[in-house]
Amino acid sequence: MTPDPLTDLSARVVAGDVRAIARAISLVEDDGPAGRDLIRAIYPRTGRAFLVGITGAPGTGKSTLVDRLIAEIRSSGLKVGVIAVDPTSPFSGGAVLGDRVRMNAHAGDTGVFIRSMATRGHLGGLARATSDAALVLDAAGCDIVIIETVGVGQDEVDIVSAADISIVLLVPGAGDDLQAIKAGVMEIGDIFVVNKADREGADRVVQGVASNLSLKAYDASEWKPPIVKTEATTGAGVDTLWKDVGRFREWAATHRPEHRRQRYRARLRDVLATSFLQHVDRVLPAGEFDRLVEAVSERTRDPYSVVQDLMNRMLHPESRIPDHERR
Ligand SMILES: Nc1nc2c(ncn2[C@@H]2O[C@H](COP(=O)(O)OP(=O)(O)OP(=O)(O)O)[C@@H](O)[C@H]2O)c(=O)[nH]1
Ligand SMILES: [Mg+2]
Repeated sequence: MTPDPLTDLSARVVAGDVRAIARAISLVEDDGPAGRDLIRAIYPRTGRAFLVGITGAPGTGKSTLVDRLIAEIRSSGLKVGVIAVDPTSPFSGGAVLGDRVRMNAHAGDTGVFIRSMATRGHLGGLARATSDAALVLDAAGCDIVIIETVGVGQDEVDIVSAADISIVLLVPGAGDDLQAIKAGVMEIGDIFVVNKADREGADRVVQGVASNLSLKAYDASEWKPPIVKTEATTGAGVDTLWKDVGRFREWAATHRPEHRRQRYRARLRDVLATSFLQHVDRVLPAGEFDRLVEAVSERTRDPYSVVQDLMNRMLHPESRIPDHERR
């Protein structure tokens, strides 16, 4: 008997097989039924990994810092997976195993898995694909999964919010503190890192972030985001950063037990909404959605009754009323 390819793949993922992990991440990136079946198969083996989100504007030193963190994590014998997300990149990460430079830096270390990901054009799909890729790495036995994403927009906020901790990277230079505030990353940062601390103006960025944080009153049980200065190129400050991550993890375990549950709730709602839309797209006769759009724009139908009809049809396909019989 030939083994079920999917069972075989999920078993190899759980065993930590690098090629299987790469294949599995490609499947979840494709956002098709095979990816969903794979997640179903590995899901019971997930939930152990601690997810670390890192975001910052282009060139702030995220990759350099992540490399340092990998070394820090590996020195304590833990397995680490990295997902580098670039929402703006036109290139698919699918065929590539990872960043070439970094592949070399950690070549031969089976305790490190690095994967680049990029959008494949479906809106909102990237955060979901990233979460699923993190599940793959989790099932593969990674103790820590780092999700690195470029930029400061809503996509990044969504992606980083799916992590257990969010680290925001800033650098000295034109209005970086302002940049963070504008994009709403102030709210998501559990730790603020001022990288390139060797550069002129680092202390001003620290001050800027500190004065922003001081606008909010933190009581004793709340986490007040620390501001850590690092120099990723030399590794200075990275040990402090990693200790703060550990402190946060301990704090969150006792003070934020609901955090993961809220994430699962958001996830479930997202999957539900997406699956419903995909189902509609699949079963609706070609051109019908466009006709409904036309009817709404012509005022012969209204959006609410259209959606109500669609829901009835999807949920009770046997009682489908043909359009021409509808009053
Ligand atoms: N002076 C200085 N340069 C740094 C430091 N950290 C990183 N760099 C340099 O900054 C440049 C960008 O670093 P990356 O690690 O590629 O930055 P990134 O945020 O991953 O960049 P993107 O992925 O393009 O958004 C590189 O030339 C690094 O060597 C630092 O602490 N000090
Ligand atoms: Mg980078």
